[in-house]
Amino acid sequence: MGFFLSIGSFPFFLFIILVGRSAIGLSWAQYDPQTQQGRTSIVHLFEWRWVDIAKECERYLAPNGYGGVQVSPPNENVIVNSPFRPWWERYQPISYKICTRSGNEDEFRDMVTRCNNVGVRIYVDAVINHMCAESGGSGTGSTCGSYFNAQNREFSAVPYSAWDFNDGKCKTSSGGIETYSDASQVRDCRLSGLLDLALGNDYVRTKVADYMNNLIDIGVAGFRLDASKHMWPGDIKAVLDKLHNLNTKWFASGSKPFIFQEVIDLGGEAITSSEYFGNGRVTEFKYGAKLGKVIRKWDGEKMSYLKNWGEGWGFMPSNRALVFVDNHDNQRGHGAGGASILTFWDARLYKMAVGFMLAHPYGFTRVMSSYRWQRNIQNGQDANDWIGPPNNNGVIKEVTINADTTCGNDWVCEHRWRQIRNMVIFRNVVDGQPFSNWWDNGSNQVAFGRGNRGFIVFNNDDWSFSSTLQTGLPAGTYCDVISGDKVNGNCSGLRVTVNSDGTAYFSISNSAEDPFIAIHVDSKL
Ligand code: QV4
Ligand code: CA
Repeated sequence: MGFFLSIGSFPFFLFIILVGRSAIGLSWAQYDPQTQQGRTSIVHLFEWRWVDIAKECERYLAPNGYGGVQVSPPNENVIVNSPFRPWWERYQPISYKICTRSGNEDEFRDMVTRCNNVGVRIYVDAVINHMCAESGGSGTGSTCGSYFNAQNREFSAVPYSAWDFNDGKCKTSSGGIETYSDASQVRDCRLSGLLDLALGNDYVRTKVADYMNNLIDIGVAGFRLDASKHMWPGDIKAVLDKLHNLNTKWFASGSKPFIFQEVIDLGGEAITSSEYFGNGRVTEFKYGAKLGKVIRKWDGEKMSYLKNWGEGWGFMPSNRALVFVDNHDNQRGHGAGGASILTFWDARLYKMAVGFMLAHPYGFTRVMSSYRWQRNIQNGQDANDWIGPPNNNGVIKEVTINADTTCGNDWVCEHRWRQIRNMVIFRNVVDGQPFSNWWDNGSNQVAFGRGNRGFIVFNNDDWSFSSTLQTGLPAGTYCDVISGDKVNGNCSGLRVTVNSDGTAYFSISNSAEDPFIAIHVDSKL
């Protein structure tokens, strides 16, 4: 408004910059998750089949306010039989046909349509840095039977040939990444022996963009860009510049795909997250690594130190961050973060960490949804870190739903745990509200609110907590959404009374099943 009223005195150079930006199509849209209004988190349904995701959107995600789903890579991949069908075979592309253990293209299209129709977005994990490993062999042993010959760099269903790989550009003698202190080799050499695509070439950029445009036209809302650290930011930008706008059947015309780049930056390497901000959001791996240490109370960390959580802890700007407590790599010792990472295996601490993440305003939040596997920890390493999803002879098992709403067939479904699901709703309810009314005891008892819409209290000390705190909420009786649910005006959990001055009395035993309490305006009775 002020801009239009003061146009006469508006500095001319600023005017040129603003007009120029929109004229050449630069916009900030790639940071916007494109979720439906009021939905503020996504869930990674790791290794799920498309038919199960379609049902989950309709029966659970939409009714509970989930904004979207990150799906496993949908493109054809090499079949790895030794070890037997590891989850990680999906990070070894053979072509861009939509054809994997999760389903075929018809099933993928049906999923995208049905999820979008109930306002739940689909984000594709795009593996565009590489194809399969150089040791991947040859033949038609892939999920769609397309011919490839790794030795000759031949992928006939794309097609790619030797010209399309970085073999000549990589300067290490092994052809692989030997140190992370040299940005060129991290980007031009092979990551774990994976054949490195020459994204500097327009032909490769076009093939990758064609794949992504096919997905955009089907109706996906955005992409996780796998192994982004291993691609030059300018090469990523060149691909993004070729992308279509989102499908106008579900998105406003001119909407751009949401982009979040997988860059693991814990500091101390040649490549930093900030190099990628121009393309979209970036995964903030410090978040889960640090939060795990705080909740586990390792290295002298305490929850009271979370008062300035976010940029104050050296994290990237909130509006550039994609945050999560654990991901499909570091929940089993791959990638980064180490032993501090909390997962469903440490359920009590995990729920607190996810609860904290969802209550705190920093970043765009992703919830992890896993499957159970037989762990085999030896010297702190899981020898079974490769085990693939629940399956019958390689065929992924259905996600069955038990009478108590939990999942069967070894699907963990953390996103259905009451404490996590209700905190996803909490985040939607407090969206846009400031971080407020922080309180701590100098140790591991902390509380904070989100303006006048929500309040959360944690007791992670080894003694009980009881105190009267300022919540900022309107007076009334509220249902604690951690210990129960508000159903038909009744509360199946603890009740909290907020007085007319906004204060409320809280009491949390250190041995409580879940030592935290959360209330919000929609949980008012
Ligand atoms: C092995 C040796 C190599 C050797 C190669 C020779 O380890 O030293 O050069 O053989 O051929 C699998 C095996 C790995 C094997 C490789 C090639 O685990 O031992 O190399 O295949 O045969 C996933 C898994 C990897 C897996 C890969 C491909 O985590 O173990 O490798 O899929 O199947 C860094 C990156 C970051 C990455 C993270 C794990 O910066 O980008 O490591 N994270 C993403 C994904 C991740 C995926 C990839 C990247 C690769 O989240 O799931 O790796 O697409 O931090
Ligand atoms: Ca590369």
